[in-house]
Order: sequence, then C-alpha cells, then structure tokens
Amino acid sequence: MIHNKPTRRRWSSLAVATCITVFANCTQGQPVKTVTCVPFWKVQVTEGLWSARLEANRNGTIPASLAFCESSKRIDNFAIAGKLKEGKFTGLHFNDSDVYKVIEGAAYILKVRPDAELEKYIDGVIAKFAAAQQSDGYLDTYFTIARADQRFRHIQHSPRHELYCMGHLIEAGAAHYEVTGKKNLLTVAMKLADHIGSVFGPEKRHEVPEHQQLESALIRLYRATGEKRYLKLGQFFIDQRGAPGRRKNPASYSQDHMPVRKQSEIVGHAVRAMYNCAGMADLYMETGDAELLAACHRLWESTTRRKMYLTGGVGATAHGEAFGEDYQLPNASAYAETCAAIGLVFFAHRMWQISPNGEYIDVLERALYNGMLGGVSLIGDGFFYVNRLASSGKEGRGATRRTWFGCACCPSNVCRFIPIVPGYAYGHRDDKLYVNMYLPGRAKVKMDTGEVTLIQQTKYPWDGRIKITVEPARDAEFTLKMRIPSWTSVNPVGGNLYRYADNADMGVGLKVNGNDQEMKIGNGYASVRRKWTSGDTISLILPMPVRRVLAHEKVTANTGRVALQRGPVVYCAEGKDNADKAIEIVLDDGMALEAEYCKELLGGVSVVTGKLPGGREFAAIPYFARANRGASEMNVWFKRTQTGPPTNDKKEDTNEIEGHFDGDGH
Ligand code: FUB
Ligand code: ZN
Repeated sequence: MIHNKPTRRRWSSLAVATCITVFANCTQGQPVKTVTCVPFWKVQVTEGLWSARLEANRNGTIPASLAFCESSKRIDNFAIAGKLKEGKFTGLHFNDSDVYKVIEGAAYILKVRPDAELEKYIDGVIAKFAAAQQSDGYLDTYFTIARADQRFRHIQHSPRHELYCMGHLIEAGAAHYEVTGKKNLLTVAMKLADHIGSVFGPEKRHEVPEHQQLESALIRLYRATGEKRYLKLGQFFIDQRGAPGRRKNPASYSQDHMPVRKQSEIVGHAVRAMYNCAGMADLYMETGDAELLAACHRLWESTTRRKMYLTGGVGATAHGEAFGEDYQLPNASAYAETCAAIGLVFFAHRMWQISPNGEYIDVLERALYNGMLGGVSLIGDGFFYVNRLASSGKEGRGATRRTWFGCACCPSNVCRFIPIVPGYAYGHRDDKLYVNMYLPGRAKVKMDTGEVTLIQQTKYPWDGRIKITVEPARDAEFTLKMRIPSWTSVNPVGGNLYRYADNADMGVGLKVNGNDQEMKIGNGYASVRRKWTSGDTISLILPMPVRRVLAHEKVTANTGRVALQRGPVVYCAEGKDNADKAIEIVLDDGMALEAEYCKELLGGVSVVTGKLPGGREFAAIPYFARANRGASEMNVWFKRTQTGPPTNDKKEDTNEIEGHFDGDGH
C-alpha cells in the first residue's frame, strides 16, 4: 500500500461499465485531513539494513516469487482461463491472489529502478489477467476454469476467497497505475470493481468477503481514479460486516459477528482482522465517521495492549490462524503469521495518518523490525509463515525457512511490502514535518512551505545516533518532529503488556547545528520549530543499551522469564551460538550484557553477549535474523533469576561502528 495523500483525480479517458449504483444508506461525510506521507520513491535509502533488505527484495524475493508463480502454474491459470492455452486449473482456489501481490511488488520496483525487461514481463502477465477477465468483468481463474456455474455461489458457504482475490487484483491495479501511470491493469481492476458493484450492494446481494482486503482495495481504487462509486462499494462492504439481519460468515472468525462499529475486542483470523481494521481506518479517512474511528481505537488497544507479541507478531493460535484470549501469548506454539504482522503495520500506519501520535509508529516499528522482517531470510528467498518465539529447531515450518508454500500468502505479501517500507519514514501536515523512521538516505518532501530535502545519516537500528541535514529550497519556518521511540522509555511499547526490568527512562539528546537544543516532547515526538536554512542540522541521540523486558503477569507463558531488546530490535538465542542449547538458558539479572556490531555476521548485526554461570558464553542475535544458518534451537523468553540488580549495557562504545559521522554532536 502506498499511503500518500489521497488524490482526487478524475478518471476520464476510460470507458467504465454503466452499473452506477446509488447507495442511499451510506454514511456521508467529509474526508479527514490526514498526514501526507512521503511516498517510498521519494525516499532514497543509501546504505544499512533497509538498503540490504530492499536489494534482497529486488534480487531475491521478487524474481524467486515470479519464478514460483510460473512453475506452480499460477500464471498458467490465467492463460487457461483466458483461452490462451489449454489445460486445467492447478493449485489452491485462491492462488490468483499471490500473482497479484507479486506483480504489485514488481511494479513498485519499476518505480525506483526502471527495468525494461521486467516491465515487459509484467505487461505480459497483465495481458493474461485481461484475457482471463470475462466480458462482464468477472475475474477468478478457479471458477472460470473449473466451476463457471458456481460464480459467487460460495461467498458464505465453503467460501473460496473469490472476493479476496478480486480485492488483491483491484489493489494491484490501483498501485500499478499510481507508480507507472499505465492503465492496462487499472482497466482490468475498474471493470472488475464495476462487476462486483453490479452484484453486491444495498439493493442487491448483501454478503461480505469472508476474507477482508477488497474494502481497502476499493478505497484505494477510489483514490486513484476519483470515482466515488468505488468508495461507496467499499463502504457498503464495511457497513455490511456483522450487520443485523444478514446471514453471517463464520462469525467472529471473519469479524462478522457484530457490526464493525460496535466491536471492541480483536478476534478471529488475524490477517482478516488487521485488514478489517485497515479498511475501517481508510473509510474513516474518507468520511470522518466518528463511530468508525472510536471502534478503530478500541480494536487498536485490544490488539496492542493485550494480544501482541513482543515482536509485534499477532494471532497467537494456529486454530483458525487467530487471535487468542487476552494475554494468551504462547511462545513455542506462537502462530504470528507474517501476513498478520504486515496487516498490523497497515493498521498502525493508517491510525498514525489520522492522528500522528508516535505510539502508532512504535508498534509499526516493532512489527516491522521483528515480526515481519523475520518472515523473510536475509537474502530474500527463505520464508517463515508462522513466527515462533521458541523452537526446538526440529518442528518443520516453525523452525526451518521454506522457499515457497502451497499457500503462499506470506512470501507474496513480503514481495509487495518491503519496497514500500521507505514510505513509512516521513510525513507532513500543515507546517509540521514528521520523521518516523531512522534510515540513512535522502528524501524530498513537498511541504506547504516549499520543498525540503532531508539527508539522514545513521546506523540505526544498531546505533542510536541520527543526524539530519535539512535543505529547504528556500528558508522556511516549520516544525521538525523527530520521533522519540517508546523503547527509550520505561515501557518498550504503549500500555503495560511489557515493561523494562530496569524501570528507567533512558532520556534522549538533541542538538541543532551542534548546539544543545531545548525540545518540546509530546505525543512521541521532539519538536523543533525554527526558520530552517539550507545546511542546518539536527542530531538526535537515542541511548541504546541492551534492556531486559518483562511481560505482564497475566502472560503466563512468560512467568519468570525475561527477553532482550536493544533499540527496536528484539533478540533471540540460537543453538548455533550457544552450544546447541538455547531453550534452557537462564539469564540472571546481574549478568552483564554487551552489544557489539559484527560486520561479517548475518549481513551485519549487533550481537548481544554475556557470560553464563560456569563461564559458558551466551550470544543472542536479532530475532529477525534467526534461521539463516539452518535450524537450531531458538528462544526469545529466557528463564530468569534475580541474584543481582538489573544491569544495562552502558558501554555504548562496544558497539561503535566505524566511519560513522562527521562531527556535529557525535
Ligand atoms: O486465506 C488467505 C490467506 O492464506 C490468509 O490471509 C492466510 O492466513 C492464509 O490462510
Ligand atoms: Zn500469510
């Protein structure tokens, strides 16, 4: 998803189907003034962790995923449905969705690295989508090839993800148009959306997709085209979910148990739930419907304050791939699907756009660096679907990365997610410029006060020193808001689900042009207002000791246990570094822990080390980097003893990274 400010472009040159549906009962309202995000293609990442991840996505994940879409015959299904080829449908009934997601990701790549060959290939796949689309706009290869008489007959009973797949096509169509300006996929998306609108609606059929995605996709299509009927259709589906008088999907599993505006507890299938919340937040942005926002707030709290892993993973149980009860966060059986962490990022970012409070980015960052990033290997071609927090190293897909899955929702989601990560870094509204992510590179921001270039130098997340050079096109007064991550304070994240054993606020330092700066801290940001001149610098120092984390006493899985975090990164021990034994490690509060940056290890990571009783070496690596050297025991929550007082690694210089800054407060 791209979260730049909704555009209101009119769509004129394309003939659209004439099924104009009037949704008299839709809540009408005014769009909300949200924060405008700097799109990912305006944020150049020049080095460091995200540069490597983007590279791995471009060179590893996307090419490998396209190859799997070919070899698994996912792409052939379109050619067969389009009568370009003879054959039968192959694979799972929702395999179309994977192809759409990979193509969406590949389109993002084109935006930052034009590549004629890739573009030609994408256009060829889009031509197959267009061939598979029926004359009335319908597009789903499973039904077209295998069960043409059953179209839209399985929305409620034995659902087949028809509307979910369609949602992904529509999202890919809007995205492809946004980044390439080409209309070949958008045309297919609009025709499909119009077909859906001719079947479902207030005076038509009232079912909702059993797996959300279509809702946000339709709203994105509206933003790309300016065509209100797509917003109304998206709104219809959101309003219908859980509406009284409708026969429901498997109720809470699909968040269909009560109207979304009444929901308070996050329940059911975790990916659906997160996409549901993202769709609700999208609709709020377009309508200002306060009831929807209130529900989003309640569901946010339920998710992040009672049901979220320290890693930002959500969906604790394999049963229904679902959220469990409050505080039910088992480690060895954690489900925490990669897609669900991506969904949480989508939800968090929309909430932040609505009200730019750092708490949303704290969660986004946690899910990003841990629950999500761990879902893909360092070179980009090995995936986790479930993300355990403890593993014997032997239990199949929880322990070993796979190159692809029969149900490949996670790898294909990774394809389209990683390229947009730089788009989470900056945003602006009025005369405020928000810096959310610390990553080295250059960004161009079009503020109301004029264009501003930001040049960021940092080794984050391995080092908490950040320096930004501000280059407004001409001198301009505005407020620069630097995010102060919650991990620097008493609790690693909002609420009391987790707390630091040291119970300390680390404090932060801020300088402007090398001079200490008085700062206003509020809503998770340090704000500096001044007339900015080209070459001004702002430097932030976020202390990054290794910190011990404790869970709320109701998280019984973590009773008597402690986890390690440094900056935004959650750590785990692997058998590989710990004499094959990670599960039984006991960490005493008095044991000194140090962090050291190891350039050669796992693509360059900070490693946490200490000495266990008896002199055995202890080493922990970032959770996201686990299982990149084969499977072995792995553990996040260690048994804890308390013979000494909680110790922080105050020796910041052990983690010194060379060639870092050129003075100015560093
Ligand atoms: O059902 C489509 C996707 O596959 C879901 O989002 C995942 O949980 C997996 O079931
Ligand atoms: Zn998935």
